Amino acid sequence: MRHQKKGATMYLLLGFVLQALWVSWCHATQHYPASWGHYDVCKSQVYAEDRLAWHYMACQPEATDMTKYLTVSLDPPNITCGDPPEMYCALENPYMCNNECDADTEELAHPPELMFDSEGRNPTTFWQSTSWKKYPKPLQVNITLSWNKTIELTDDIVLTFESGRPEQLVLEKSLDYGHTWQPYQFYASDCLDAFTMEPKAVHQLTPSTMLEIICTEAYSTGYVWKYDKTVRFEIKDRFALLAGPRLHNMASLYGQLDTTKNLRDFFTLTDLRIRLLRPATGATMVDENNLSRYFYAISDIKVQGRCKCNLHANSCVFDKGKLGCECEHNTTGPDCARCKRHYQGRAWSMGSYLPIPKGTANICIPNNLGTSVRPNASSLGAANRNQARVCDNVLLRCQNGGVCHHHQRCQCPAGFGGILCEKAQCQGDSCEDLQSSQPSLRPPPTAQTLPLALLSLISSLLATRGLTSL
Ligand SMILES: [Ca+2]
Repeated sequence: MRHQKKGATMYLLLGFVLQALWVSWCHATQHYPASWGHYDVCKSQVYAEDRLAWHYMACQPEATDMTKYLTVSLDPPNITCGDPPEMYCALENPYMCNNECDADTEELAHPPELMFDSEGRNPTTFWQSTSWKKYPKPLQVNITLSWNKTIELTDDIVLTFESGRPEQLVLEKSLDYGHTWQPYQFYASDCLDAFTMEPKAVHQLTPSTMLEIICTEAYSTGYVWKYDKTVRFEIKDRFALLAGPRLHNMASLYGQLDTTKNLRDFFTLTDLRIRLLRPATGATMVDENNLSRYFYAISDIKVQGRCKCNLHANSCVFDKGKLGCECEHNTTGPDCARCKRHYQGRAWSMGSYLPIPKGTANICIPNNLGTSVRPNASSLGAANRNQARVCDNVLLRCQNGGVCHHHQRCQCPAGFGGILCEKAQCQGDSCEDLQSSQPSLRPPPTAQTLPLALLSLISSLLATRGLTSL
């Protein structure tokens, strides 16, 4: 008897150690950025009335480098240098004309894709236009970046020039796949002369004027171009007008995004267009004897953003050359902008960032629930079980050797039950006693395989040793 008691105490201690390990593991894997909210999961599983049910949250895909998913087109289409081959002079020295562009020689060609290749190559790779040989006819190029999907900007757009920065440039956006365009920002060495606009800088904007379209002279300075190559569209400075200097109060920004369509639309687009209107000349007069000095060359374009999924998806896939949200919350469409068939029990609405940090999912509810029924996690969990994903090979793995069938149910091996086969089916009262005495070991909302395996291990060990002998 004494031996048995010692053994049981040992296993109990083991249980406590494993529990402590598990708790610290959970803390280590949780990442709740204090200011940015927690929108990386759309739903999680919770125990409600002693069974698993869904808990839904607002969610959005992670921000990423969006240049990997665009197509680029130039207008006029034959504006890239090298066909026929051409020699270029340096802007600051008209007698240094030893740069050749030849479209048929890989090392000397400058096609548009070199604006989006990986950085860190030396020498820099860049797209380059033909030179201004038709002066005084303007040298103008439109560079259009298309995603064929609505995206949301999350960081500054940065263009890096290999040539001098243009004296006149307009950045434009489209929200309707290139049918209509709106200016984002004007750039000129002289705003009044180029666009009859007073020059302005983003730091002069206020929360009430943050969507103003401005002309800036900050990115068009002439001769220091060797050191200052970038042209920027300042997204973060605009965010900061609502969220504070280091974006410490994202709740304020998210609250505004929730309620102000103009603000949401401002950062949303399907296409970007860079209109290069006048190249760098470095002087007031154009040197007509050396027109090979004047051209555009861009080495890099940065666009950070995410797919717009209306807070109904936390991932976006690039399939057959097209981006699409992986919609949750019974929504569908490339932007999750409508309710699925049979889930139109109330009008579709986008998810909400509020309350911070997890927001509100605003899921589409089944038709037969009617508009008067207020959905809650457990009733919807039961109603949607046929549609929602019960198991998969990522977060919702069937435990203890169970096999997931069509994402709808786990086929459990003998001795195990529960939705994810997480429960050891014990014989007699001892098992029930054990389960009710260990509430803190129940899986957290995002049940993972390790804690469930530990739980099963402890359960079966203690059950075999006979806890009642304590
Ligand atoms: Ca490049």
